[in-house]
Amino acid sequence: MAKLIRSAGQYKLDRRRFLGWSAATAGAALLLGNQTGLLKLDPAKAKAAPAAEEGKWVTAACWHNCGGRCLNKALVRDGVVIRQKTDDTHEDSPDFPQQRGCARGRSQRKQVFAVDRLRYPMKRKHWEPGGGRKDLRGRDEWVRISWDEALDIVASEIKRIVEKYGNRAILSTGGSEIGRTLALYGGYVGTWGTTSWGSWRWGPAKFGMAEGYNDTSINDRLDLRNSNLIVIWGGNPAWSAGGSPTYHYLQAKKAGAKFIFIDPIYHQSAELLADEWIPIRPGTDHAMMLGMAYTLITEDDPVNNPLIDWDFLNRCTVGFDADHMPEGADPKENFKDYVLGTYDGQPKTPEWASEICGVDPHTIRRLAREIATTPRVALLTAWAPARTRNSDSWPQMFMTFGAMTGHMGQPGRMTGVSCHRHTANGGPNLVTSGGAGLPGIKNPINESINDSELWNAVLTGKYTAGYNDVRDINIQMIYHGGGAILQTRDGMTKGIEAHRHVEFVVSHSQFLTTNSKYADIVLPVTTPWERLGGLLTGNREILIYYTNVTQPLFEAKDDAWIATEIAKRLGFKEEDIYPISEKQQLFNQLAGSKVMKEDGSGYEPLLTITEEDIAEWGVEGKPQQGRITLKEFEERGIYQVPRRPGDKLGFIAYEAFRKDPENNPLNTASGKLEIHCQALADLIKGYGFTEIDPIPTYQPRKEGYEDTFADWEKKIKGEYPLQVINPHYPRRSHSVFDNVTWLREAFPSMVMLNSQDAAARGIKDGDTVLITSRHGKVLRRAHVTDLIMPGVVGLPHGAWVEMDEEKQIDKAGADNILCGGIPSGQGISAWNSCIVEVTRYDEPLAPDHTWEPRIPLK
Ligand SMILES: Nc1nc2c(c(=O)[nH]1)N[C@H]1C(S)=C(S)[C@@H](COP(=O)(O)OP(=O)(O)OC[C@H]3O[C@@H](n4cnc5c(=O)[nH]c(N)nc54)[C@H](O)[C@@H]3O)O[C@H]1N2
Ligand SMILES: Nc1nc2c(c(=O)[nH]1)N[C@H]1C(S)=C(S)[C@@H](COP(=O)(O)OP(=O)(O)OC[C@H]3O[C@@H](n4cnc5c(=O)[nH]c(N)nc54)[C@H](O)[C@@H]3O)O[C@H]1N2
Ligand code: SF4
Ligand SMILES: [Mo]
Repeated sequence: MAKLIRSAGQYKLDRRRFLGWSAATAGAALLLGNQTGLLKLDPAKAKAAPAAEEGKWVTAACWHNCGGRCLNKALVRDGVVIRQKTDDTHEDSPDFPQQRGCARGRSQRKQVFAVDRLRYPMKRKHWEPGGGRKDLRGRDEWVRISWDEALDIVASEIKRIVEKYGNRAILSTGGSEIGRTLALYGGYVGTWGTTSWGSWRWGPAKFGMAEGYNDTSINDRLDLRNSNLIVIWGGNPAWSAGGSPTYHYLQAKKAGAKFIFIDPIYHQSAELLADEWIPIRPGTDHAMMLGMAYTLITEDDPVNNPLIDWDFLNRCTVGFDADHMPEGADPKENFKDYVLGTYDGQPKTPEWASEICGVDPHTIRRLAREIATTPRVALLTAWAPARTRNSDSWPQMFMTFGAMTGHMGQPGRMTGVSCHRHTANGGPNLVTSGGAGLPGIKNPINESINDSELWNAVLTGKYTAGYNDVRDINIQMIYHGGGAILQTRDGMTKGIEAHRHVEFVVSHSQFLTTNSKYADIVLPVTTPWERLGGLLTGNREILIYYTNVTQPLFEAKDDAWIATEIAKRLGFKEEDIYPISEKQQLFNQLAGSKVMKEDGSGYEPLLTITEEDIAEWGVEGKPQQGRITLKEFEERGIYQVPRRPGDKLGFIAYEAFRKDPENNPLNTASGKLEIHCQALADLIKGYGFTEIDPIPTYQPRKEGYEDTFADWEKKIKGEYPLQVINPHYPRRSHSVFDNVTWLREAFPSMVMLNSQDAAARGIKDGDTVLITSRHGKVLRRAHVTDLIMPGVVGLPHGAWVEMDEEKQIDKAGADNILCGGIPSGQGISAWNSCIVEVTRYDEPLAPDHTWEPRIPLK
């Protein structure tokens, strides 16, 4: 280790080039401030970096949950990374694009070798068995301890708490490795939520959408070029779908597609692609679509003005009108009569919708007609509009409108989700990794708590297990084996309280993350750069094979090693927890990797593996014939399936279903797309939070637009008159990278505030503002702009909380201090429904790239 640090000092990193580059890609304003990297930078001497041939390029993991997956390479010399680059394995072209990294990936070495990497196991100074001064969690001093002491403490606390309270007192919030140990030792209570997907998570499978979190609900990227109109209903790929998706959309635009964005923010994707931007209030999309459906239903004339695809509705759906109801359903409970207000007395006119969503009725009508009369439309949405409370009917509404207009199952025509790794590129993966072959260890306790009532459950001792099923629970240990749950789940103010409530908190991490800051024992873990290697899947065309970059830094250990050492102290043997070696697991994944045959008829092995390879690896296996050799894969670090227009690898979602629904039924009771879906309503009811109708009726979001009013009828605004949303932001992948100073500089985490809202509050651009919700208070500097619609505030997701304990104000602008945990529907993680007030705050707030890094122990 000492040698590594000495050799690190001999190399200089070129930060100036990085910042210049990220400015070019992000259009961000840059200021050069102090930098806090472990490897000290001296721009003047940057040219002193050694030539490429003096080191070895290895494929370095970029392992984050960022919605992209790119090829990153590190030039390594003496265990030190002296330069990074991205995909140059082949020429770039629209059909076969390079998998180029973003600013985060390119500054990855600043994360791995950061000055604030945790160095040693640590104990909170005032901790003692049972908790000690529990109130000091998050503000106590840290004491360095040995690995033996740390592991002994964790194991003895597990034993003590299980003996005293039983295994149900252990809450494990993440980390598959420690989960194995805890499962062996009698189990633990877990957590669950819809995180990314919001209401797209569990419901859509019931009314007929493909499984797999909707990765296969839209056509592939080459087919997108056949669309005349692409509607992106909430989605900003330039920020939140790293890699090539925005480039794919650009190809569609070059091929002639018109783009319409429906989003509270005029963002960089819109700037690049939009022909029209329709600003909409968060969480009101469903109302707008009902207004559009009303337009089509009332204006449609099959002969003179055909707006509705009756053929598709009649053949492929149930529940649209009284004549096409599923068996057993009340004919009055059909969608068309709901829209017309036949029975509830409220026609869902564009005027009705407009009052809720803020889009003028003329635009609602025009958009409905345009989608209905354009031959080939891609109607796409990301998950953000569904990360709103009570939105369980939104996915069904979205698909219903797609069905009404018939934009499904044909070239250039699609309705569905375009998000995360499958943004602008739907379809099953063309290259996949094999399984590791490690047998699972079943958790004997089959209980978990929904994220949106998690901290409440710890504090009150009650949680909802299902319909009419509220159970007692007494959590006394919080085990953070991975993830960033205190930071990334709603209700962080209560989360902090919950952490100060239990007897023991332990956390594995690479930095003093929020989970670790509020813990008693912190165990430093390696990053994938310090491990053996592994495979990463991404968009459907790639598989990445990363390898070791450097040795573990300081005293960091792998999560699996920690899990094993704790298991041993609990009386188990190593092979009880890991019956096969890490190397064998990786080999199995490689050997089992598969690639789609060129004729699209099925998968074949990706890799050729010889007897010599197996002997060199020292593992068990059989030689096999594949498309490329194991060595080639290791050297390139990526396999990318070549694509070209007209190949056999394209994908049209619902194609077979549309052609012949009888012989290719969907996985529903009727085999059709269910606009009336009893199974969906039953599913939602079963969670025990809130209920919905079998047809997609509108529900106002709890803490949505309607709740910004004290009196909706008289239009009198309430205490929290603004809506806040949390865009996924280029500085971070959730909370990851927030500590990288380069990224802090390149992407200042300002709060976006509309100029009218700012003026009404006497706020100027750059002023410090206090944002207050029912659940907490945060500070940020204001970015006053007209790129966000009035009434909406944009607070970037993922900043590491920095609580001023006296004032109970967070200086970092952590989104989940504002968002409160209120469960609804399918246990929705509903971050985009939150209401706030914003006021000027008269103390300056230094830009956070100038803040001291969190270094608990040197
Ligand atoms: N308010 C609000 N909250 C949100 C969202 C929002 O829009 N608004 N978005 C939500 C969404 S979509 C998601 S997916 C979630 C993500 O929620 P999380 O998955 O909790 O978020 P990350 O920040 O990615 O957390 C990953 C953590 O794992 C750590 N880590 C990385 N590698 C290792 C390792 O090898 N071992 C260990 N032990 N730790 C490691 C990282 O340092 C980091 O702390 O956040 C959600 N939270
Ligand atoms: N840089 C970066 N990229 C990421 C991530 C990250 O943390 N950082 N996280 C990744 C993960 S795990 C996920 S799940 C995805 C999430 O990706 P998305 O679900 O696309 O989420 P966002 O990027 O937050 O929001 C997309 C757009 O939706 C808009 N929006 C918000 N609420 C509403 C609404 O109610 N209605 C409408 N019409 N629009 C709305 C926002 O203004 C934004 O422009 O991002 C992934 N990509
Ligand atoms: S988009 Fe994600 S995988 Fe790609 S470079 Fe950025 S952080 Fe890494
Ligand atoms: Mo996510």
